[in-house]
Amino acid sequence: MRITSGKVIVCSPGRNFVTLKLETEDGLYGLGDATLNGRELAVASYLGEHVLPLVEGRDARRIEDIWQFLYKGAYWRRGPVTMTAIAAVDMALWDIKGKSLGVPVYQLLGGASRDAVLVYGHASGATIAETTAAVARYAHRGYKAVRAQCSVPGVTHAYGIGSGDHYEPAKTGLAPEERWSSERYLAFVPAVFEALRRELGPDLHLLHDVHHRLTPIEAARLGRSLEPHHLFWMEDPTPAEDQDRFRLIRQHTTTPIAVGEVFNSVFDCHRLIEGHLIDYIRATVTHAGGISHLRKIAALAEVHQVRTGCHGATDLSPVSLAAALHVDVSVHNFGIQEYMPHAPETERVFSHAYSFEEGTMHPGEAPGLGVDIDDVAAAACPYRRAYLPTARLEDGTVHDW
Ligand code: GCO
Ligand code: MG
Repeated sequence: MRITSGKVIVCSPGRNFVTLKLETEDGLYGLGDATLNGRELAVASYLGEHVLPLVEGRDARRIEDIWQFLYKGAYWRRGPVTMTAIAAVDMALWDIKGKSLGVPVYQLLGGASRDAVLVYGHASGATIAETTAAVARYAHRGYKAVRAQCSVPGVTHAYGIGSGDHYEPAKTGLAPEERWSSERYLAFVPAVFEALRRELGPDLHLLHDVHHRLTPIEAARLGRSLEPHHLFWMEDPTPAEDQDRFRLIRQHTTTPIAVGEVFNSVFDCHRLIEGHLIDYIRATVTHAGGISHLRKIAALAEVHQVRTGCHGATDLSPVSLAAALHVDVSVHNFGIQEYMPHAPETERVFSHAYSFEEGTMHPGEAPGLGVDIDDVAAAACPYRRAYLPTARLEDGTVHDW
């Protein structure tokens, strides 16, 4: 089953997406998500200029071999651009294999380990009252887990605050710059979760994203101050380049830690996992080398009692969400899946077999990944330059975003 051609589709139905479509001599095609928020065209070019010439003519059934060929054959290893491109090829090949055998991909990954996948939604507000109302709306819609973010008094635009129930950090045009104060944030956040528990009770799972903003000792303080409100997790408490520093956070708090949405390979997280320094690994299909590589990360995590919590923001396309759901439903050590419904414009371009019900999702029973792209609708939404914001401290120093 030879790969006959590949097409890289860059479109912007509500936001930018890069999609790889691989076609075989049997008339089948598979889709892969290659979206790297704010750096989309780098992956599109890597795929179009350097990867497609190498995969055309190869046997589409040899998924692992093609993965290793693209990874080892490039000589230059890892990094978000390379790993996102390899991920897109890998997803497309799993899609093709599922379609050729007439089964959903999760059946090829060992079958279902659970009936459905627990997901969490995103709630935010400008005030504690608004945030509480937003979380309550999610609970009312059946969500059993909700991530809560709240504007910090004195910080003009805190990370994670959307308009209504919509959150999209990338902005059309050049990168916006925001201001940040860890001191104001640390003093304020415990009150948010105190109010959420008081108003909404003990049962709802509450999550919070720190977005790499704190030093390890500040993160330790935050984790400890949130213990009475028993969070499901505290996400990305500090930048993860210096992984041994997570030991300090661990020494001070039992609040569970989730890390890894920016990781690209098992080599970015094996020390955190083997050292039991995190509870959830957030690596995702699109940015961590595809289904083939994410399964290896999940397998290492399983041995060390770390569970998965895949990144699933709206800058990952429906192809990526579907691929994540096939992994989620099959691996034993699944924890939770992030879910932000895509914009209606996105849904018009990508149709999908996955569904949401009562706070859980299922990838559906369609052969392959179960996602299709409408090429004509995609072509009607051309790419628009957009960037994620950057953050500066109150004195103007560039900070982690
Ligand atoms: C999350 C993330 C996102 C990212 C975005 C960057 O937890 O969902 O932190 O909001 O910022 O995906 O591309
Ligand atoms: Mg995050």
